[in-house]
Amino acid sequence: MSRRIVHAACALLALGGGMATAIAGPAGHAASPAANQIEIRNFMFTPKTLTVPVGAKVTWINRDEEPHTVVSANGQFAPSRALDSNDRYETRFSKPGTYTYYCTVHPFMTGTVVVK
Ligand SMILES: [Cu+2]
Repeated sequence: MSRRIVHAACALLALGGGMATAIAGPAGHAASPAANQIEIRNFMFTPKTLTVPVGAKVTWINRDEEPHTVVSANGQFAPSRALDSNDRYETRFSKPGTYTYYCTVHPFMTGTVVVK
């Protein structure tokens, strides 16, 4: 039941992005992140390594108050713009490989998407 609602909300988010508050749970609620989603929180990408199937779309969401970016270390995918709080960035991975990325504002912030 609740699982169906969560999926419906995700579909709406994917389409518009204007309903972010609809699924924002109370602070401290440890909801597991949606599949193929990377949260930016406390100057970290979580999960730091995400493994997805070929063709998957990956979404980053900035949960910090600071702006962050998502930039491929090797130019393997298009860079995001600076993401403000709760901004999202999506990209689709159509080839297998290991994609390392970082935040240009805070280069110590790194993460990896493994596509297979
Ligand atoms: Cu950053």
